[in-house]
Amino acid sequence: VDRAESAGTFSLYDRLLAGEAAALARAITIVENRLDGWRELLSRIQPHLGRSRVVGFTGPPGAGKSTLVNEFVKEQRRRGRTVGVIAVDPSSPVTGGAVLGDRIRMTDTSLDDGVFIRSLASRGQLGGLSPTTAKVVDLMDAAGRNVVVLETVGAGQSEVEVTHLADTTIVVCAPGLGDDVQAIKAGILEIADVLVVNKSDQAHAKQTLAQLRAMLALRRGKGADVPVIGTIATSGEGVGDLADAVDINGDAVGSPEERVGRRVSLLRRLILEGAMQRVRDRCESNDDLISTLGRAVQRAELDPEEASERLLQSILMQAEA
Ligand SMILES: Nc1nc2c(ncn2[C@@H]2O[C@H](COP(=O)(O)OP(=O)(O)OP(=O)(O)O)[C@@H](O)[C@H]2O)c(=O)[nH]1
Ligand SMILES: [Mg+2]
Repeated sequence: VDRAESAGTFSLYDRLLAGEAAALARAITIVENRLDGWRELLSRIQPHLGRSRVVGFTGPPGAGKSTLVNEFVKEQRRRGRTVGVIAVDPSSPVTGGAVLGDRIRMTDTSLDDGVFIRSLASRGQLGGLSPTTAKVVDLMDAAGRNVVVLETVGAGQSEVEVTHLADTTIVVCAPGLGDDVQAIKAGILEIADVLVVNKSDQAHAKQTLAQLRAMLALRRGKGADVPVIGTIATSGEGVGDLADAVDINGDAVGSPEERVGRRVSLLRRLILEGAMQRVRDRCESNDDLISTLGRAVQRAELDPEEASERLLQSILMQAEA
């Protein structure tokens, strides 16, 4: 036995890499709250990343994502894999993401060390993922979780953002939603690596499946081979097929280069967000100037483009100073 370990002085970092659940929980808390040493912890784990398979679940509220995630996690356990679950948006007005954790704990995985669950708040009404989400994925990866599952509500931006983090993005919808199929067509279809029609026990499930398959068949390139899978999350039906599809997709897209590519686009997004935030802050502290220019625009002394350009120049100069 390692002396340091038996003396209980094994560092958090070592315990995290060894996959200890308590260390993972502690590490997440440290990073989430930016407690002492959070940056160092994140930079030290970098060489150990890229081993987890990251699977994102998104889709409209109430489609059955949490129920399906629960079954998917159990299926991963049956396949001998350890799992980390990140439930984004505990503030969901419909069920509350925190319910996810309760549900999994209530099942036969309750005393299972192989399942680690964490809820994270989403950011604002747009439902964007908080910057912490990517870091928590990394911590779970460093802790050796074979599969990391991310559940987000597909309202606003989170469903697009999830694709930056996930190797495989699963879009979950429910049958009998004529309008929803339109909504799905409008954007969410583009991000799906695997499409799920959950609640296949309900009426119109077959039509919805057929509609989606027909829609996908019309697409060329990437979209055409997106599998569409019917599931009944409440009974677990179809979850084995879903896990198979995720395995196949993950093998195809989980290459190191793809992961690097995703990291690069994540970085781009963070740069843009950082810039936006700074400009926003500056706008607040330049409220008087903005009002003055606004009045000039209103008096037609200045056109809006010219005014905003002037402001932006002044703001960027202040930011540099
Ligand atoms: N009939 C039927 N009901 C289901 C199925 N899957 C989930 N449900 C029910 O649908 C409701 C919503 O399920 P959730 O898993 O909470 O859905 P969700 O997508 O996570 O919801 P939000 O997190 O609020 O977006 C619950 O009452 C589930 O029991 C299914 O396959 N068939
Ligand atoms: Mg849910």
